[in-house]
Amino acid sequence: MTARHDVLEKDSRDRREPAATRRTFLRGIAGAGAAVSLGSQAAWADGEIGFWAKDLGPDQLIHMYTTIQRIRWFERTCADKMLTEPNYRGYNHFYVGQEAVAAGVSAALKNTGGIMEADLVYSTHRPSGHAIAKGVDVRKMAAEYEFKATGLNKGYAGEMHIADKSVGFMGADGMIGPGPVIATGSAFAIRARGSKQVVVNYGGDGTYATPHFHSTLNNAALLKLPFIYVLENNLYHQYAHYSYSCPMKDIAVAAKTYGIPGVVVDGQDVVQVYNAAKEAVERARAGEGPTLIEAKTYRYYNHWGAPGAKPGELGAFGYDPLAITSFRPERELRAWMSRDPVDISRSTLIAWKVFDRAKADAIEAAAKQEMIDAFAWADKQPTAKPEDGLKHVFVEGEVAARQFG
Ligand SMILES: Cc1ncc(C[n+]2csc(CCOP(=O)(O)OP(=O)(O)O)c2C)c(N)n1
Ligand SMILES: [Mg+2]
Repeated sequence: MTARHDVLEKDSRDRREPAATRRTFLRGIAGAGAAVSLGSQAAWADGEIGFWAKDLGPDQLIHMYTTIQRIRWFERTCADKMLTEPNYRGYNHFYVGQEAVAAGVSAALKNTGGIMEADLVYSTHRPSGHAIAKGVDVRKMAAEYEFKATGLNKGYAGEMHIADKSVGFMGADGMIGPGPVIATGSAFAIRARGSKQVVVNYGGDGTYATPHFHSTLNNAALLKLPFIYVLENNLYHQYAHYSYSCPMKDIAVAAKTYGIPGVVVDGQDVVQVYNAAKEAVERARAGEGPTLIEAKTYRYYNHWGAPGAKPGELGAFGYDPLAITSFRPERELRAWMSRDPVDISRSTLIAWKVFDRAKADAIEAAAKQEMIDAFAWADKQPTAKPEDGLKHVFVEGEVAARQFG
């Protein structure tokens, strides 16, 4: 079968590798997926699931690209503020480089209808991409990141605790470990209600060595919960390579222990992420239980903030004082940036003739302007007041005596 991306358009931005190499690469990844998969989880084959996401129409493909661009420019706008505005209050863990993971996963989910109908996402300390892909309002997010009273969570949450139940975004979580336990509880509730919703839990490579990772997957498998663990392996937890805490190259092989599918995907390729997520969602909705998806990806900034970055430039190449020594080689970062999720999705959709360069450029320009406007709006909002700090913490009114007896 001849895929349409065999005919690649090339310009200075379309840095995708030649088609033959790419197809070989995809087959390799599919093979890797098969190697760590069990049971019904077979390797993807041409004509079966389709490397080209054949169930998606042009509008949905363009939506995935737009989501990637919106996440990218939310983050870049935010990083520039952090670098240039001394009064910027945000405390950010940038998701740049990983955008295709959130965009591909959310494209396979139901994102409307509130917590009783939407699929639910439990996020991490690096939540921007997960939230934007799920449909959270970016203006309110920007305001929340700056602790504004009109922010998504009234300025109580900042980045690390943002939540928006209206789109099934159940919240970021600053703690490494407990998130998936809460998420599986939610999946249990969904099953008990007889709902067809599914729960996605995001976690980093740093979650592998926590006891929660194992108890979660064990219980999810035993109870056949509608649960998907999307493990974003960006190679580092804070400043340590994941080989310090995981003896396996592919964390997904852990799935074998629990008798569930474990799939490795190229997290820089939104179509590949989508295909894996869709299969996992279908399995979960059909009552067949959980899936572990490991997305190989990379973050372009340091663990926290933008040390080493320059305003207007993508990525942080400089020395990070928090890391004590430079924790990763610059060449590694540049190698990952040469397989950028924005470039790959753009080249793919141009090659598939879903859009042309002019349309791709227009989408990027609109995303950039949207985020500039969002942060400008956020800047004008009132900051949450310290004296409001205890509001919404305690239930007001009287508690019925029977609750104590
Ligand atoms: C229980 C707990 N221990 C330590 C920390 C400090 N901490 C914050 S992020 C992080 C590493 C997370 O790495 P990973 O899961 O790979 O996610 P990434 O930052 O790479 O997205 C650590 C140890 C924490 N937040 N919670
Ligand atoms: Mg990590």
